[in-house]
Amino acid sequence: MSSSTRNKKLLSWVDDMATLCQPESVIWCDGTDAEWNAMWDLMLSSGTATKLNEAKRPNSYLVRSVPADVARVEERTFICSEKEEDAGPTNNWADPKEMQQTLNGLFSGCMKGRTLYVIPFSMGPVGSDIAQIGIELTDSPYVVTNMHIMARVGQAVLDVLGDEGDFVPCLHSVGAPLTAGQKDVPWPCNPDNRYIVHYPETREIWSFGSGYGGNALLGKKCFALRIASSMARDEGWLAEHMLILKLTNPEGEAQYIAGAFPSACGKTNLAMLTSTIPGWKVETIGDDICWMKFGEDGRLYAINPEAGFFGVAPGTSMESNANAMLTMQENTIFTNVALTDDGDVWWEGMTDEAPDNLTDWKGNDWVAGTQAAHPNSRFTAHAAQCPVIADEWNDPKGVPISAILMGGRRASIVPLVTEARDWKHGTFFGTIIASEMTAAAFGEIGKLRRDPMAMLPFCGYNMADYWGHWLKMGEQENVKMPKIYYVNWFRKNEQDKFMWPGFGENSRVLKWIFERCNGTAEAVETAIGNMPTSDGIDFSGLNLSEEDSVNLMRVDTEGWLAELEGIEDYYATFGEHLPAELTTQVNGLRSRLQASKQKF
Ligand code: SAT
Ligand code: MN
Repeated sequence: MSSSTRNKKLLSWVDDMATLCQPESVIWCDGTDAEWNAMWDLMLSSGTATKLNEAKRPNSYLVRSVPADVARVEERTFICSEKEEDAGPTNNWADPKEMQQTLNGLFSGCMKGRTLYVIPFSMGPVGSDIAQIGIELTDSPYVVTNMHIMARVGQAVLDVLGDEGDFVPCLHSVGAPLTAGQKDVPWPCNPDNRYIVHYPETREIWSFGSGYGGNALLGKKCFALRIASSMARDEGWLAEHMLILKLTNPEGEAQYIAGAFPSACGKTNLAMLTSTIPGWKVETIGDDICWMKFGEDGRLYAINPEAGFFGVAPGTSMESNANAMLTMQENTIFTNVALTDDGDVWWEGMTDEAPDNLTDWKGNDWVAGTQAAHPNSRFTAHAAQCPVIADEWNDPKGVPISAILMGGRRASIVPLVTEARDWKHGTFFGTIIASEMTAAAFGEIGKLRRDPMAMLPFCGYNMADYWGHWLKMGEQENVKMPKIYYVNWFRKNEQDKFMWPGFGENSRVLKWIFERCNGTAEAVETAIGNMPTSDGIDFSGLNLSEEDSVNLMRVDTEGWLAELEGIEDYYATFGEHLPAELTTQVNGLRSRLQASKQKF
């Protein structure tokens, strides 16, 4: 385990942080198998990890967190811009100087008795023009192994960084120093003192007290979304909470589609979808984050800045997402899932029946009727292991995006698919995404939450300024913006049943979008946007009732008019930061809805 650099900024930052945190030793990570094995040896001996059955799940491990540290903590996530209004009303703001004092206190001596690992990582293919370099300092071996999978780690990154290159400093500690002779606990953390702090102006991340996912793997939400969104605004690109997929038609023509969906709305499933339409093929580029920059041809080129998937386990099965199941057959980290008596993993929804003699995610004998796996339990698996990973997923140039999907989980009002009239209208679609709450973050399950562009917890600056940035991107000269689609797989009928089967059948919607992009499908103009003609999406073989197939696409004029009130109230919370164009969009939609009412 070692890496070397002569980058002065990096060397002196590591020195300063080591002085502050006072670890027992400092190790520079190299991302090798030897390092992976050494980390697991440590975690096996501390009781953090259980090695899974080598015959069933080679080179894979189960880790259990403590019940208090199982998800992102939005109420403890801060954007510390100089001015409060630059963080905006949707973020927790704290004064950067005051926050720094608090953090200096907490980090002082916080790594006593532990090792500080220096993880050089690239978000995106090493050396790509769209990629960015970060350095994470952490006292968690669990973070080291997850970063091996989720990012490109090691000497190659330091080589690209060079002596003068810049990087985003990401400091992380579980916040649980050890006194001499004290025995460590399996999942050290400090749940009463969690701070996930971002400084968008100086582009730094400080995270304290949590060892879990998005709180601790700082390349992911903290860097690739919160800090990167702020870089993207300054530099004229987009950092988005989107999957990226490649769709190929029977003639072999391919289009790339990105899609913004809130956490736990099936992004991973859509990215790995198995098409139900003969001859059509979906391949995966990414399942969570998408960075897009203009190419010389004026199109947006996207990369997946990550190198792995940190997917929700429950509900994943050979039926719902066979490709995800195949991706995690080996070299995988499982967090907070259940353990079978033959050393494999299980979670709700993996099979119809639970196997006998499970150990639940808390490490106890599982009792039927209780949760075997935590609802936000996860698998961390290499993207390259995905059977349908697209060849170009690692291409430094990125892939040209033809269409962007905006989707939430809406029981009513929002049709299966609506095409935006233009980029501005599509931006408007993005701003009105709302979704029913899930377990991925704390909140009231089932309640509607507005989640613009699926970025609510991830936008590193004022949300309304971010909308302004989206609009500005489309106003530049000689650009060819992707088409934008509002999709909703979750509309329910009067019997409270989902009307749309979802999963693989979503390929029928993707096919229509593909054909709109290459100019071979028709659309009907409605008040809310362009919709498929009655034969635009093939419903054959789906056993949809006549009523459901009409209602899936129905423009609920009264519903939309009422929705507009809620949108206006929401917009009002952004005050003067709200781009005037969005008010124009609301007014335009309202008058189109009213005009369509008069037609009947
Ligand atoms: O924990 S993560 O932020 O990485 C996953 C999620 O909650 O979306
Ligand atoms: Mn996500």
